[in-house]
Amino acid sequence: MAAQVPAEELKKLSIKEGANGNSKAAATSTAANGNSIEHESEDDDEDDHGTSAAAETGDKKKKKRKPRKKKKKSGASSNATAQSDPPRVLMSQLFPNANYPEGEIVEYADENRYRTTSEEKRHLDNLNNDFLTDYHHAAEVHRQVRQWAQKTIKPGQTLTDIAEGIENSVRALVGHDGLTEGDALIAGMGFPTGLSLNHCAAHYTPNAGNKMVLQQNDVMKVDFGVHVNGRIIDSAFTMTFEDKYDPLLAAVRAATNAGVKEAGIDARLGEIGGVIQEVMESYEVELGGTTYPVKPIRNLNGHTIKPFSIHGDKSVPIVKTNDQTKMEEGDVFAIETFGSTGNGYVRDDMETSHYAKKSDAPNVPLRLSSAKSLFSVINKNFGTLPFCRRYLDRIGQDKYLLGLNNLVSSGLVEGYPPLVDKKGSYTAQFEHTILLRPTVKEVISRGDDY
Ligand code: HZT
Ligand code: MN
Ligand code: MN
Repeated sequence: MAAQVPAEELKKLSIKEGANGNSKAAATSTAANGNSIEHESEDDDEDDHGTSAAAETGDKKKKKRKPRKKKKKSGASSNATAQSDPPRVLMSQLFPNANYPEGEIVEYADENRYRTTSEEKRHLDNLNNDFLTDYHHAAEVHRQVRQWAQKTIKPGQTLTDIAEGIENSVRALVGHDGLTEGDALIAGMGFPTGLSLNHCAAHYTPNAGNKMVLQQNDVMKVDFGVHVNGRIIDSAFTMTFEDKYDPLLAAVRAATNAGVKEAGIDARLGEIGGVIQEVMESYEVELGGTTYPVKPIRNLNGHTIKPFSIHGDKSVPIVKTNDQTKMEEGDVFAIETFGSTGNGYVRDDMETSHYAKKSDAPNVPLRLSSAKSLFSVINKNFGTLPFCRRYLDRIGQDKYLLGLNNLVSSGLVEGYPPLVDKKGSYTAQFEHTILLRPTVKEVISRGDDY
């Protein structure tokens, strides 16, 4: 499936030049629960979810004036412990009693207004508690790791160091290093860390020996997954180190937010694509004296997410289509949009790094012993979660390429090669995971960064 290209080719992805400069990507920010990372949170209990329907006000029952200093409530907003740098403090320690913060809560509008108060829908919502907790746990890990990534990643670092920095942080925060059989299936990486540069839009992560170095002029899509009990958060952002790309990033951030806003129970997928396209195409970007329209990459899509399965059966186009399929109650969607200064169309290119066992894998007998044993390793360690070659290396596998290629050609494993637009073009991405709960839409991966 994927063109096998020598490692030397990978270097062409990036143009070598000065390796200095400051990250513009928010060096800022607090976690979604309002607590800053690395510093003790101040004695303020305010939850920071401005859009929440249930914005808390003061305690109304208390008539008496209270002393200024009050004791902290237990729960999401009261974790006194700070996250470390790099992130290594367990999420379960920061949020005792599994009190992980919710994402952004958005009430349904129009004909779905009744859902928020409906007794029946509230009952349905309450039945979903365990899986909601797992999603909130995974989302908070995503926010804390990306906050660290955004302040730490700088030109001059290797893509391998960047990927390992993110992955080791995710595994530390969920408390599963994934090194023993079955451990990565409990919680950890939901899929490999995509670090796709410039005209490469998606599915690039370094394979062993890759020495590629991030450059000042690069546009890097950082797309990683965190899962807890198979509940995968799929969320991505774009990092740049030059102001000239700001309109490109603004276009894609706005397009993704438009998709998130349009999403809802009974919303039609083709119409959502139309809104995303309109927003994206209202931007242009000037680079090196040429003005480019920002084009949606029309053969990339958002998608549903199922337990242990990164793509379900529905796709969310990012251009107008006649797809009349509706979003439904209980659906989990990755809403992702890609903008490009190139053709707005991607093709497979370069060496494959991302793979996943097919969930509908046929029952074919394997004749190659290396394929047979590798398939067993994949089943025990990743199941149907996507993995990359580096994940096989770190659990001690070697000389597996013949077996891996055999599994792909046998139809048991799918390879996801890097996806590239026209050479010399620049692509950007933003992505959120949203949940169509019975009572409200929840943008689970929302943070104060994007
Ligand atoms: C495949 C392999 C992975 C899913 C989208 C995506 C990263 O392009 C239906 C619509 C991780 C994810 C995926 F390792 N892909 N989101 N984040 N990549 S996709 C797809 O294959 S399938 C889009
Ligand atoms: Mn993604
Ligand atoms: Mn996705």
